[in-house]
Parts: sequence; structure tokens; C-alpha cells
Amino acid sequence: MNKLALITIILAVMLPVAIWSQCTDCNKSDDKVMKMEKSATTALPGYNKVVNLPDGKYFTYNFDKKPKIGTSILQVHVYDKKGRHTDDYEVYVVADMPSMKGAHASGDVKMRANKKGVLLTPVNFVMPGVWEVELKFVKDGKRLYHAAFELKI
Ligand SMILES: [Cu+2]
Repeated sequence: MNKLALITIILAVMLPVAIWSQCTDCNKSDDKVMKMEKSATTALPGYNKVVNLPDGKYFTYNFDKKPKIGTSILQVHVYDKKGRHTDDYEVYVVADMPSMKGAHASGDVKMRANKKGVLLTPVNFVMPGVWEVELKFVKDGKRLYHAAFELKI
């Protein structure tokens, strides 16, 4: 009987400690991942401004018309060093409202090239407010460049 009581007490003390130490670890690693995500995102300079990519190519971006509630077409022009459109990258677009993280998140949407080589993606702005649009440039399965801009709808 005494032995059983002792084991119960030991378990009662050890269990919260074990849970607590596990949670501390979880929080730490989550924090790290979030910080990495943040630092990987560069703020973009604005519509039609040249943005240099790490390998010497460059791109510009804009919308087909002034974005408003509903669907707007995001256009990305990627150029090689000679100023010709290049399809060297897979470009992914993510749209979301930072103040309502995840509520209207689009997920990674792969841009598609038209006949002229311009990359296009419809972005559905379902609510007025500040939106963030991320651009991810992927080459050979590796993310080479990650940047974002905000706009007010
Ligand atoms: Cu919203």
C-alpha cells in the first residue's frame, strides 16, 4: 500500500514536468520556423519596378487593372540578362489578409504563362482591407527567391 502511494506521488510530480518540458521545446522550434519564414520574405518595391533575382535575371509585376473587390489578374514578367522573357522559374503566388491570417489564404498558386511568356494568376480579393501577396521563385525544386507586397483593397 505504501509503495503504491509512493509511485502515485512520483507519477503526479513527474507527469506535469514531462508535459511542460515537451511544450517548451515545441514553442522554441515553432518560433524558429516562423522567424526563418519572416526573414526569407523581402519587401517588393512596387508595380513595374525592376526586381533583381539572385542569378542575374530580373522581373517586374503589376495587375491588369487597379485591384478591387473581386478577381484581379496579377502579371509577372521574368526577364533573362538580355531582357527577353524567360520561363526558367516556376513562380507561385500566395494571397492572404495579414490581419486575418489564413481566413482567405489562397495557398500556393502556380502562375501560368500566356503566349507572350507573361506569367498570370487570378487573385480573388474577397474583402476590403490590407492584403499581402507573396511571390515565390522556384528553380529545380529549390526556392530561389521569396518576396511580398501589400496592397489596400
Ligand atoms: Cu478578411
